[in-house]
Amino acid sequence: MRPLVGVIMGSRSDWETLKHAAETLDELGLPYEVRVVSAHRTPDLMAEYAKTAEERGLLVIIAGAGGAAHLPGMTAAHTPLPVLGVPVESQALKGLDSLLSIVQMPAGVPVGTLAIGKAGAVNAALLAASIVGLRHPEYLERVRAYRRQRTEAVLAQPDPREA
Ligand code: RP5
Repeated sequence: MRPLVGVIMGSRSDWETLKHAAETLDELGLPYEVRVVSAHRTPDLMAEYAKTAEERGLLVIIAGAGGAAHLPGMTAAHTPLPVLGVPVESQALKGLDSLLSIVQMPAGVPVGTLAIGKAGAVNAALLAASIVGLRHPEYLERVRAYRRQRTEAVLAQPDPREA
Protein backbone atom coordinates (compact mmCIF):
# COMPACT_ATOMS: atom_id res chain seq x y z
CA MET A 1 0.00 0.00 0.00
CA ARG A 2 1.11 3.55 -0.71
CA PRO A 3 2.62 5.13 2.41
CA LEU A 4 0.45 7.72 4.18
CA VAL A 5 3.04 8.61 6.84
CA GLY A 6 6.69 9.50 6.38
CA VAL A 7 9.04 8.63 9.24
CA ILE A 8 12.31 10.49 8.88
CA MET A 9 15.30 10.88 11.19
CA GLY A 10 18.54 12.78 11.19
CA SER A 11 20.83 9.77 11.59
CA ARG A 12 20.79 5.98 11.56
CA SER A 13 21.56 6.27 15.28
CA ASP A 14 18.05 7.70 15.76
CA TRP A 15 16.44 4.43 14.63
CA GLU A 16 16.67 2.99 18.16
CA THR A 17 14.08 5.64 19.09
CA LEU A 18 12.10 5.98 15.86
CA LYS A 19 11.67 2.21 15.54
CA HIS A 20 9.04 2.55 18.27
CA ALA A 21 7.03 4.83 15.97
CA ALA A 22 7.40 2.28 13.18
CA GLU A 23 6.32 -0.60 15.45
CA THR A 24 3.25 1.35 16.53
CA LEU A 25 2.34 2.16 12.92
CA ASP A 26 2.74 -1.56 12.15
CA GLU A 27 0.40 -2.39 15.01
CA LEU A 28 -2.17 0.08 13.62
CA GLY A 29 -1.71 -1.21 10.07
CA LEU A 30 -0.96 2.30 8.86
CA PRO A 31 1.33 2.30 5.78
CA TYR A 32 4.51 4.35 6.13
CA GLU A 33 7.98 4.84 4.73
CA VAL A 34 11.23 5.26 6.66
CA ARG A 35 14.25 7.36 5.60
CA VAL A 36 17.38 8.87 7.10
CA VAL A 37 17.23 12.50 5.99
CA SER A 38 19.68 14.81 7.71
CA ALA A 39 19.07 18.56 7.86
CA HIS A 40 22.80 19.33 8.02
CA ARG A 41 24.40 16.36 6.22
CA THR A 42 21.87 16.12 3.37
CA PRO A 43 20.10 19.49 3.32
CA ASP A 44 19.09 19.25 -0.35
CA LEU A 45 17.59 15.80 0.15
CA MET A 46 15.69 17.11 3.17
CA ALA A 47 14.19 19.97 1.18
CA GLU A 48 13.33 17.66 -1.73
CA TYR A 49 11.73 15.12 0.61
CA ALA A 50 9.56 17.74 2.31
CA LYS A 51 8.60 19.57 -0.90
CA THR A 52 7.45 16.38 -2.65
CA ALA A 53 5.80 14.71 0.36
CA GLU A 54 2.32 16.01 -0.40
CA GLU A 55 2.30 15.06 -4.09
CA ARG A 56 3.61 11.61 -3.16
CA GLY A 57 0.50 11.05 -1.04
CA LEU A 58 1.90 11.47 2.46
CA LEU A 59 -0.55 13.00 4.96
CA VAL A 60 1.75 13.34 7.99
CA ILE A 61 5.50 13.42 8.58
CA ILE A 62 7.09 12.16 11.79
CA ALA A 63 10.57 13.66 12.13
CA GLY A 64 12.98 12.57 14.87
CA ALA A 65 16.33 14.17 15.64
CA GLY A 66 18.72 14.76 18.50
CA GLY A 67 21.00 17.55 19.73
CA ALA A 68 20.58 20.75 17.73
CA ALA A 69 17.55 19.09 16.23
CA HIS A 70 16.55 21.25 13.28
CA LEU A 71 15.16 18.47 11.04
CA PRO A 72 11.49 18.75 12.13
CA GLY A 73 11.43 22.54 11.85
CA MET A 74 13.26 22.66 8.53
CA THR A 75 10.98 19.96 7.15
CA ALA A 76 7.92 21.91 8.29
CA ALA A 77 9.32 24.99 6.54
CA HIS A 78 9.04 23.16 3.21
CA THR A 79 5.58 21.60 3.51
CA PRO A 80 2.11 22.48 4.79
CA LEU A 81 1.61 18.87 5.94
CA PRO A 82 1.53 18.31 9.71
CA VAL A 83 5.01 17.56 11.04
CA LEU A 84 5.32 15.72 14.35
CA GLY A 85 8.70 16.15 16.02
CA VAL A 86 10.26 13.48 18.21
CA PRO A 87 13.18 14.65 20.36
CA VAL A 88 15.81 11.90 20.47
CA GLU A 89 17.61 11.46 23.81
CA SER A 90 21.12 12.86 23.34
CA GLN A 91 24.14 11.66 25.31
CA ALA A 92 25.31 15.05 26.53
CA LEU A 93 22.01 16.59 27.64
CA LYS A 94 19.61 13.63 27.80
CA GLY A 95 17.42 15.06 25.04
CA LEU A 96 16.63 18.38 26.69
CA ASP A 97 18.59 20.03 23.86
CA SER A 98 16.56 18.07 21.27
CA LEU A 99 13.27 18.94 22.98
CA LEU A 100 13.97 22.65 23.19
CA SER A 101 15.30 22.77 19.60
CA ILE A 102 12.11 21.18 18.28
CA VAL A 103 9.46 22.72 20.52
CA GLN A 104 10.51 26.37 20.37
CA MET A 105 9.41 27.08 16.79
CA PRO A 106 8.70 30.74 16.14
CA ALA A 107 5.05 31.54 15.35
CA GLY A 108 4.10 30.71 11.77
CA VAL A 109 5.70 27.31 11.15
CA PRO A 110 4.41 24.80 13.69
CA VAL A 111 5.92 21.46 14.67
CA GLY A 112 3.77 19.25 16.89
CA THR A 113 6.34 18.26 19.49
CA LEU A 114 6.14 14.99 21.41
CA ALA A 115 7.96 13.70 24.50
CA ILE A 116 11.66 12.81 24.51
CA GLY A 117 12.48 9.27 23.38
CA LYS A 118 10.34 6.14 23.12
CA ALA A 119 7.13 7.67 24.55
CA GLY A 120 7.35 10.48 22.01
CA ALA A 121 7.92 8.07 19.15
CA VAL A 122 4.96 5.87 20.11
CA ASN A 123 2.70 8.88 20.62
CA ALA A 124 3.80 10.44 17.32
CA ALA A 125 2.57 7.30 15.57
CA LEU A 126 -0.75 7.38 17.46
CA LEU A 127 -1.23 11.07 16.71
CA ALA A 128 -0.39 10.43 13.05
CA ALA A 129 -3.10 7.75 12.99
CA SER A 130 -5.61 10.18 14.50
CA ILE A 131 -4.74 12.78 11.86
CA VAL A 132 -4.90 10.28 9.00
CA GLY A 133 -8.16 9.04 10.57
CA LEU A 134 -9.83 12.34 9.73
CA ARG A 135 -9.53 11.37 6.05
CA HIS A 136 -9.67 7.56 6.48
CA PRO A 137 -11.94 6.79 9.48
CA GLU A 138 -10.76 3.18 9.79
CA TYR A 139 -7.60 4.48 11.44
CA LEU A 140 -9.60 6.30 14.13
CA GLU A 141 -11.25 2.96 14.81
CA ARG A 142 -7.81 1.35 15.17
CA VAL A 143 -6.70 4.05 17.63
CA ARG A 144 -9.86 3.33 19.63
CA ALA A 145 -9.07 -0.40 19.62
CA TYR A 146 -5.43 0.28 20.65
CA ARG A 147 -6.62 2.25 23.69
CA ARG A 148 -9.30 -0.33 24.52
CA GLN A 149 -6.64 -3.07 24.63
CA ARG A 150 -4.57 -1.06 27.10
CA THR A 151 -7.59 -0.29 29.27
CA GLU A 152 -8.46 -3.97 29.39
CA ALA A 153 -4.85 -4.90 30.27
CA VAL A 154 -4.92 -2.60 33.31
CA LEU A 155 -8.34 -3.83 34.45
CA ALA A 156 -7.31 -7.47 34.01
CA GLN A 157 -4.36 -7.12 36.42
CA PRO A 158 -5.22 -4.55 39.09
CA ASP A 159 -2.80 -6.02 41.70
CA PRO A 160 0.82 -5.04 40.78
CA ARG A 161 2.24 -7.90 42.87
CA GLU A 162 0.69 -10.49 40.58
CA ALA A 163 2.56 -11.56 37.43
C1 RP5 B 1 21.45 14.54 14.82
O1 RP5 B 1 22.63 14.31 15.51
C2 RP5 B 1 20.79 13.20 14.68
O2 RP5 B 1 19.40 13.37 14.68
C3 RP5 B 1 21.28 12.41 15.87
O3 RP5 B 1 20.33 12.35 16.91
C4 RP5 B 1 22.49 13.19 16.34
C5 RP5 B 1 23.75 12.37 16.33
O4 RP5 B 1 23.95 11.86 15.05
P1 RP5 B 1 25.12 10.80 14.75
O5 RP5 B 1 26.40 11.50 15.09
O6 RP5 B 1 24.85 9.60 15.65
O7 RP5 B 1 24.98 10.44 13.31
O8 RP5 B 1 21.66 15.08 13.58
